[in-house]
Amino acid sequence: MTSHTDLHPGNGGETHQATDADHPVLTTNHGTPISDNQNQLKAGARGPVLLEDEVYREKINHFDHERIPERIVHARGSAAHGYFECTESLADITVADLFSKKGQRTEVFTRFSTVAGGAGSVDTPRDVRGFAVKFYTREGNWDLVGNNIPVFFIQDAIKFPDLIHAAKMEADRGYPQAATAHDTFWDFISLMPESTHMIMWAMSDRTLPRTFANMEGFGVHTFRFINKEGKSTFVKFHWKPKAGLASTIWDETVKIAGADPDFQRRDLFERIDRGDFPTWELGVQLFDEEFANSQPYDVLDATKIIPEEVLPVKIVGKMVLDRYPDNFFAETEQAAFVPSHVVPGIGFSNDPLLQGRLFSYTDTQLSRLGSVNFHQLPINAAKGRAEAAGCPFMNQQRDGHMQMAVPKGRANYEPNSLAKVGEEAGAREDPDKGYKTFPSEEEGQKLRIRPESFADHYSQARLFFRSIDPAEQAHLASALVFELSKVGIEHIRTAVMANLRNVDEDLAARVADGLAMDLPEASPTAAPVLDMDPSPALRIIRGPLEKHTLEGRSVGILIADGSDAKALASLKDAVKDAGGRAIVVAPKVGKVPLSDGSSVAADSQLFGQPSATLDACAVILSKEATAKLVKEGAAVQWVMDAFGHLKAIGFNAEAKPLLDKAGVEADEGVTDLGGFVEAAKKRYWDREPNVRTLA
Ligand code: HDE
Repeated sequence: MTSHTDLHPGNGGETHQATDADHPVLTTNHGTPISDNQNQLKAGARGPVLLEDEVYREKINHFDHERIPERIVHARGSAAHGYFECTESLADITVADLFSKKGQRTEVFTRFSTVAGGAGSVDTPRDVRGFAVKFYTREGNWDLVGNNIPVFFIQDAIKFPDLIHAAKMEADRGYPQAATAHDTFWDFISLMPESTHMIMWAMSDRTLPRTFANMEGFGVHTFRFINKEGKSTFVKFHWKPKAGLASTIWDETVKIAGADPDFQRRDLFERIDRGDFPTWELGVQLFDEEFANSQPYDVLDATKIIPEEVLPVKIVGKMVLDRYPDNFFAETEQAAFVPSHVVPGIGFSNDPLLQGRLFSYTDTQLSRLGSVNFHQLPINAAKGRAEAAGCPFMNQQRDGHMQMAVPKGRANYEPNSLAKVGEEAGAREDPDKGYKTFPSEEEGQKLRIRPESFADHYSQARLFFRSIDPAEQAHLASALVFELSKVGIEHIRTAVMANLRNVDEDLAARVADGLAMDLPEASPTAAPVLDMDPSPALRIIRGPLEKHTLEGRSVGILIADGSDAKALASLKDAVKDAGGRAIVVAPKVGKVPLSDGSSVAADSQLFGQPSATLDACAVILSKEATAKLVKEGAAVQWVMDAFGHLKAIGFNAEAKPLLDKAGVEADEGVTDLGGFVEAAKKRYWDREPNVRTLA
């Protein structure tokens, strides 16, 4: 510690306070104390800068290298720490330690992401969300690297680079960013009928989640559990959000992207900050070969789900995210999720998409993090292991870029007999507790081929479309119209519509009508398209996970000079009592004089908090303020969007002219302040046909 409190004289008039007694001494990376962090070393006060200045050179040199390559996909992400708690033991099904005992907790680090955009892109494009969980178990790290959609675009990993090249910004022009509404994406999709099921999900409200806490997560592939007797059970993983499944509508999402590009990252941070911890239940679908063989699809095909109505999801644990990273780069950016990292009791199926992923992730970390020692970074280290206090891994691998460990002794090979002469001999394999691969019987010719059982590309796309709520169907059809309207090459649109005819004739007709194009012949199908029983579990709207609540949600209250103080206070209390967050919005943020002579500070300024960022909206205005605000575009838009985004609107009588100006029509969701808190717990889907044209 230094006590260096004098002012620097002779610095061109600059007089900054030097390090005070409470701060540690600033040093170079090599520990040399620094006397001046504001001026380069020069030959004379106005003279040239000297190359000798190690303090400057080191600082700039480090800065010049601060960035690492962003992830080739899922570059934009946000993460949090938390824990997983086993709520039902699976000890008879798997030896995986984290599922062995009810009540057992395992630390986790979870990262949510969008797929297509760069690291600095907005949080709310229409895109699939990554849902990657690193469990720091006592038997090593298990990475369950999933998405918020249970199927994928392609059946074989060899197509992944083409899919991603087609989806990302186009190679010559460098746009569009974080958007699939362009020629190359739809060109690839139109030629890839196996993507049709995923396209249904991608064009649905699933890709417009309200917040991360409102998403489901899925492991996608079929995995294996392996028990003490060596018996294997197939398993699919599901995360069910406690906050309920909720999405935005397209117009709202677009406006959020402009108003707050970090909307979901901010929400994650703020939820944790106020103790409203994002929570999910972990569920499993467990099945055997016999069940798998009885289904009209192949469980090794990642473009298929097992409907929950056919095989229920059994809840076995919960995940609570309760701590925000201390440092974005060190943790969120350097976190390396690797699906091949499993623990004893968890194994893989032959899904060719999964098998391809087992190679890709370690490989990509090598170029992204630059060293085979990426497992030593604190966020990646296997800290759950009992030995972790000393060293989270034990083996004879050595050296490499950025080696952080300092192994002692000569035992960098195995086996060795050094223990006989009293030397440290290092770790040894353990045939009992060590990881055992399930010894599945495999035999066959070497072939580049896809099984016949992967040939049906449309039945589950149809299942999805016919299972969701009519409001979601309309959103899906409109999304297809929007995306295809941005496709300039006409034959691509036509080819997509030809595929859609195999999904649902009504859907195809709606899209053709929305584009004002003729419907083409249906494309040929490689297998008969089945009419499977609808699966209501696939719905968001009026589905099993839709929650009518204010918990975790925000209510905007628009006030201005002269607003009724009592009405404001009681509405704020009521919102709080219902578990919500009241956000007071006003034209001027610092001080708003109220009806009783008191005043309050607003939380947000009207332009800075468009209603798209809020879950429900109330307006409490004096007659005079209303007269002013009907002429204020931002206020009219605030109310108009709340109505257009199907949100509840509460208002006092004096504010009514503002609602009239905004075109608000009476319905169940438009209420006086007395009925507002109850009304604010949901959206009003039936209003939608009155406010926009849907395909
Ligand atoms: Fe990924 N994926 N992926 N992916 N993926 C990556 O790994 C890849 C796939 C997923 O928050 C990359 O570390 C291939 C399915 C998530 O850091 C890369 C294939 C699913 C994340 C990669 C797939 C995912 C990634 C880029 C086709 C859902 C972000 C950076 C077989 C089950 C994890 C990185 C995080 C990231 C490869 C398909 C989910 C290049 C080859 C299916 C959530 O390795």
